[in-house]
Amino acid sequence: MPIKKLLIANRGEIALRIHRACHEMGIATVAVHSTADSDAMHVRLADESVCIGPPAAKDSYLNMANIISAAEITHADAVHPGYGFLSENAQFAEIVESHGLCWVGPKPEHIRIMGDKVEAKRTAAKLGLPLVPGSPGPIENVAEARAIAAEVGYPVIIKAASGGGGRGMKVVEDEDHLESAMMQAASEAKAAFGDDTVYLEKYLGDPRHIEFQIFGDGEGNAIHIGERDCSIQRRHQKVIEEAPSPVISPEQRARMGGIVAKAMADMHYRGAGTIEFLYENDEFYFIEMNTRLQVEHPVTELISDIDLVREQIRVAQGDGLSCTQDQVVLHGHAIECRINAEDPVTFAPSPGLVKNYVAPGGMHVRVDSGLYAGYRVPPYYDSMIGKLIVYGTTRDECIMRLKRALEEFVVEGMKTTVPLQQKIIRTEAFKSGNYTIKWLEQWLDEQQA
Ligand code: MV4
Repeated sequence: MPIKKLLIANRGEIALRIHRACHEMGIATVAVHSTADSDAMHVRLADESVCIGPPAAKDSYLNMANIISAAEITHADAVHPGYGFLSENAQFAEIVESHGLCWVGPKPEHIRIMGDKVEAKRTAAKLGLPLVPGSPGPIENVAEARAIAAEVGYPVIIKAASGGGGRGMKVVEDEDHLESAMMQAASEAKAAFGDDTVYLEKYLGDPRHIEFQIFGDGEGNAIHIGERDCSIQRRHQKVIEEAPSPVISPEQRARMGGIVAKAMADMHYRGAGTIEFLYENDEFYFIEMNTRLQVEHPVTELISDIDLVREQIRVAQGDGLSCTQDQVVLHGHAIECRINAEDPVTFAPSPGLVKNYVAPGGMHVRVDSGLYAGYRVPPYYDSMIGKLIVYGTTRDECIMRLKRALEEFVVEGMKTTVPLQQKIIRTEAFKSGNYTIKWLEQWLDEQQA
């Protein structure tokens, strides 16, 4: 059934991104917002809007009952969750569907499986994805942990099954530290997620973070749209992402892409997904799967000319994928810089009134942001206020254009990470593409000293 009116269960730039895809498809939009977001751009742009609660996310953007009520009041027939908030909440997906609404997202069962990192690994293994060597399931006791650690070799890493995004991890250098690390990881996981299940992997010392964009129609067809390199990060927050990865050859892309697309086809996966790998010494190791559209999806859009939100909506309303694998043609290079309202040196949040705002433009420059002069960035949510995404025929051209676009960017009234981005893209490590997940934090330490 074609969607006529879609409720966007999110805020900020991703809410705008979804609205734009909808209007290009002739779909009306409903924005939801907290009392802190009455003046937000996503509310202004949408055809209708509903206030769903006070500023705290748990009372508004995470308030399932209020969001479902907003959909019913406005007669919306679909819900898109964006990223973060309720996007990977299987229960919410089920509630949306049980109210007769179209869920623009993966099947709830797949969201649930991938939310449990142990189940995700088990599933990935069955589907033929290469894993980091480690425990095949949860580790039940120290004896089991010792045996597996001895087998894979130290250092090892203990991870929480309910974790993800780097929370609840402990690196263990040798057997003497294994028991205490395991106990600590389990009790921290219990406190943070209400689940003390942990698993063990060989610790990779200096990998890159490379993720494949996939899409499934839910009926046994799936494609990959190449990889993104997201190794430039600080404290598990990505700072710069690019596609393609500067270190992956066309042959590796075709091989690994073929494997992930086959896996997603076999599981009858529906919608957009990202398969995350650690990449070291020319080998891929599956770590997690994200069952949502990601912040960095635009770099994939720019090198593939595929509108990923349109594709999500197509699949959700039963139109199937717009193209086959053969029709996916990747070209050129794209880089995304996340712009945060933060001090570029201390990373302290810097919300407040936008006194002046001029976004860069010109050929192959895209800015996804809800900012405007006179807007007040609220202090209650994520500090990301926009994304600058630039395309070039080659990586070098892309970097030159990115420099030029960052020079043009004007955000007055608050501190932003624009100056940091300008410095990063001038480093030898970035220009050469020779960086790993540790590089940015090490480089920042050197800048401090
Ligand atoms: C690892 C690892 C090294 N070895 N697993 C961090 C987030 C979570 N998604 C997985 N993470 C890691 N898992 C093994 N076996 C290093 C990390 C890691 C990391 C991964 C991707 C991007 C940034 C990272 C920063 C620190 C640690």
